[in-house]
Amino acid sequence: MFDPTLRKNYDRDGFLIAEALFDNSEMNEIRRRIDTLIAEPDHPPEGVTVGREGNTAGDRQSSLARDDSVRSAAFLVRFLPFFQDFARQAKLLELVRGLIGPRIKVFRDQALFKPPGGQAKPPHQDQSYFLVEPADELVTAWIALDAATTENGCMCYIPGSHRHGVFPINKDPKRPVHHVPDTGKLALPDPVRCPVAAGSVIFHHGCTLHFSDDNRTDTWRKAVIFHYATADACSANERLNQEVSLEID
Ligand SMILES: O=C(O)CCC(=O)C(=O)O
Repeated sequence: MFDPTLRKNYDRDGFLIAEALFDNSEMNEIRRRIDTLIAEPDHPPEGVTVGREGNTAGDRQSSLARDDSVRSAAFLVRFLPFFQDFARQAKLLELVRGLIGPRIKVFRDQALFKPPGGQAKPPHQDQSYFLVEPADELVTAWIALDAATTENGCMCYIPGSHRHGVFPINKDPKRPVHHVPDTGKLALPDPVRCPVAAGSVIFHHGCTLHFSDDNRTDTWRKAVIFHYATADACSANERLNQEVSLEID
């Protein structure tokens, strides 16, 4: 049964932590599959795309990151039944439905990895990329495959920032793929760092400003990310509507 205080906290902060939602036995197979993808990045399953550290000018200037490290993957849910089943698990869907509504889909999916020395992800809002309307009907489920710590680049959130809607963006010439929100003179609270155990899920509103720091450890920090939306929500970017990962309801 979904506890309504969770929704209240999510509405207030723009994020919600479900600590250790999955235990080790439930995480083993997804970890194994992601480790295989990272070990064999030149041969991803059909339809799945892989991104590497070193793809942008800023990446190339980084002395920390190994240029060929795998940094991301996309469309695991869209193309692979194992990930579809994972994204449909009752424990996840109960929370997603409690946060955004009863009829849902996986609008987009990705996996983000920080190799040892891997770079920070600058502050951004998911909705500045996805442009899903209504704006409140997109929630990201960030699933920790490893313990995420303040040293290896855990998620960090600006509480309440989702209430300001989607900010205008600037492009960072060094890292042009990143949308840098222009928050003007707005006084925003300090970020909240969210270290979590492996198997934890952090849900965040599509307009919540968030970022993650460099990985200053010698081990990987990996996460799988499902961006859920309500069944009828649509993006203003028609291409994204054509690439929906998984219809559920
Ligand atoms: O995993 C990260 O470091 C960043 C993830 C993120 O920005 C997101 O899930 O929207």
